[in-house]
Amino acid sequence: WRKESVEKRLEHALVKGIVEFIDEDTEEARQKYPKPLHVIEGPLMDGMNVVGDLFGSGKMFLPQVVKSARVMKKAVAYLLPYLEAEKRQARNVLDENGPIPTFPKGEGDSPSFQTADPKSYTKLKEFASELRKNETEAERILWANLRDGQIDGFKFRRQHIIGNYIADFVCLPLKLIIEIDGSVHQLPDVKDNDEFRTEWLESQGFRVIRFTNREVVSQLDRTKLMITNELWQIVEEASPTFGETERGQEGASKILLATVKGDVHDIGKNIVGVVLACNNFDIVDLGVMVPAEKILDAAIEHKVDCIGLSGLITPSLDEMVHVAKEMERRGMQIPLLIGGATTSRIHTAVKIDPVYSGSVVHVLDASKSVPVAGELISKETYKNIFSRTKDEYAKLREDHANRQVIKNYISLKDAQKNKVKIDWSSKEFAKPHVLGNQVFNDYSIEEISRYIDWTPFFSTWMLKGKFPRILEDEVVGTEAKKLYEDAQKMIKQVIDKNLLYANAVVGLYPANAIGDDIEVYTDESRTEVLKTFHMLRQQGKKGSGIPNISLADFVAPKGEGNDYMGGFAVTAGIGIEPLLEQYQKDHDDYNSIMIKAVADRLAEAFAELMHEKIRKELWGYAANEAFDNEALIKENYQGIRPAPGYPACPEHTEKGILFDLLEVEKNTGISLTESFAMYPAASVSGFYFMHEESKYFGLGKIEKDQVEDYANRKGWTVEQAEKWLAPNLSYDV
Ligand code: B12
Repeated sequence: WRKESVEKRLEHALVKGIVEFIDEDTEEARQKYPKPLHVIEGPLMDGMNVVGDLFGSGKMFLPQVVKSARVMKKAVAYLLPYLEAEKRQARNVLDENGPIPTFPKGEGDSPSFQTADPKSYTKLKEFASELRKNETEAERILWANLRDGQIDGFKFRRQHIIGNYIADFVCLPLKLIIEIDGSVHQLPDVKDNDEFRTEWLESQGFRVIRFTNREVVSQLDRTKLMITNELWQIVEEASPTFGETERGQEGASKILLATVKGDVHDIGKNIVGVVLACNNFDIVDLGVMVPAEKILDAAIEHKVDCIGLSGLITPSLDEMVHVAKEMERRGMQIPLLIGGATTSRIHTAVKIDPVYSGSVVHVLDASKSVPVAGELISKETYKNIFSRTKDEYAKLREDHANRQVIKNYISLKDAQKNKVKIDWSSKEFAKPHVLGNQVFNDYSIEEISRYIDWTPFFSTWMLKGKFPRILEDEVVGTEAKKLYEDAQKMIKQVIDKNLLYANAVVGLYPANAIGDDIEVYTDESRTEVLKTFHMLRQQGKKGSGIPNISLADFVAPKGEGNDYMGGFAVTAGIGIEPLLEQYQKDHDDYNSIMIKAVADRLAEAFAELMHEKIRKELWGYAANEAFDNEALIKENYQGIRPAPGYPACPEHTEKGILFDLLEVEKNTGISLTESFAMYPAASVSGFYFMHEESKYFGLGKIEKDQVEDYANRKGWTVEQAEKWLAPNLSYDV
């Protein structure tokens, strides 16, 4: 393929994801095409279109697409300095041949003379020089910051005569005048005069911006920024080739992506970004934990065509509603895309769509994002998708409301009576060998890697199938194998070069249930309560003999035996930032997603490993257990480790109590965000229960009586409880 035309070579490199020759081929194309921008819009975009089509028709898979995007990014990065130079040139052209105002010309060639009214020139010249000598403090400060092209190379003159006026500062090539007003300018007749003067100057093609003395003196940075923005605005308006997006595509649609405030996950969002970029969209990616205000300011600044929000945990749903409300409040109409593991069509329809009058669309996965974004940004199709989704969501809301009328719940009291029946009197309680917290820092990644469950790794990369069968799969086998090999290489590198650190804390404590709470005690005397965990109970009506479960049922009630429970928090993401920074610098989305996916797998594997250690050593209730990894993945062992946020205990703030008990931040370096997400992202935390009957279950919906009870137990208002329990409420608030 190296003998083909440069266009064909670029296409081949893009489709096959080969970066090796990209710089030399891009350089060849640059020399062949009149402008660097034409290389992007020509052969590179053509190649990416082939990639987009192959992916869309299922002939290419996500890992390949991400590798193609890496080639594209490298090619654009190569061209970037040339694109920048072109922009600068556009500026220079303006400098040299700029539309210098045509004024009655007299003698002399001083710039002032050229713009001055010849009749008053001599008088004004003296006056201007007086003004220069007697400059105010604000003028002196601003001049010190404007002179000699200090603002992006733009040249300013001061006390410059234009017509019959003297402008404080002017950038002649761009016809921008800066006036500094002292308090005298606030007087009515002076104001009128100023307005008249501005009108005249504007009629001559000048733009006038004004600052007060105070603004210049006490907000100098802001003033300079406003001047800079104004200058570039003029350049942009004057030069149609200026201001192209980073990708350099003229007219490409821009999509802003962000993981909302309080949430730390971005694999899904990044995948969506790559897939959209492969389909000619320009991506403005704001990263993770982004507050609403920053998202909306950036959307306006970058003039985006669409905003895409991502979130992994349920508290992010509320934050998305907040962003939508803010968009409405600001009178925005930019279409809003909603995505991420925790989001759903129904939540979007019931909670987000009603608060925003613009378009809102829930998008299930990366492949769906392309047609949806396509429809939203095209004038011809926008109306259709807008009214189609508004109708669809209105119908969903109606169905949702009707469904709620048929309630099938029992009261909390009845549910508590129907708890899991365990005969504690005949039970021998296994006392942990070690009580209290145990810290395991810088744990061997090599050992952890043996506990990895690989199946979810492939689904992260949108390859469906169970490991290890997936490696031989007829359709995705070849790609799955390559991906698996790359992951193995990455893990080896992580181990050999100590790239990631894995830290954990586990704790085992005397514990007893009090109703649906579980009390954890400081010691065996069980007199001092160290922490209380608040569990929730299923309230759906059950068939006979089927209990309404709560995790509290798996711990002996107080007075019925000396039971225990445990907690853990593990991470495999310490040290990931510098790696991510490096990959970003290298425009390498493939390895950036790979290291995150590997770190996530290691975190989960570490949780599996620690759980085994608990069963066999620290608690020791299954000292002789001997399971291989497959059996561990199938959870053949005794006991469970439900994680706050997972279906049995969906309320995230319990993580705060767990973090206090285990002193997680101090012991491991994992911290909690305001939405109770854990940072680093590759972290897991949860509880240990050892009882033979303990099992995972889904809480389902709960009724107001339990919400009130929960609020009471947590010392919350009912509103607070409804906020945190929102996804599980059987009623609308
Ligand atoms: C793997 C996994 C993890 C991994 C890594 C997570 C990750 N990198 O995303 C680990 C083990 C670290 C983990 C931890 C936790 N997890 Co988890 N996890 C999962 C699991 C099984 C898969 C998620 C995943 O990676 N999918 C693959 C990626 C690529 O998909 P994605 O992020 O959804 O993105 C796709 C789409 O959603 C969409 N998309 C995403 N963003 C956007 C944005 C836009 C604009 C668009 C258009 C589309 C779009 O396109 C993407 C590509 O197709 C899900 C269950 C599930 N099946 O979804 C639970 C799940 C997400 N986890 C959950 C929870 C609770 C947790 C923990 C809080 C548990 C705990 N206490 O430890 C922690 C939180 C970690 C933290 N740092 O705070 C819950 C979240 C819901 C909730 N109740 O809050 C889930 C849904 C499980 C459940 N059913 O309860 N988890």
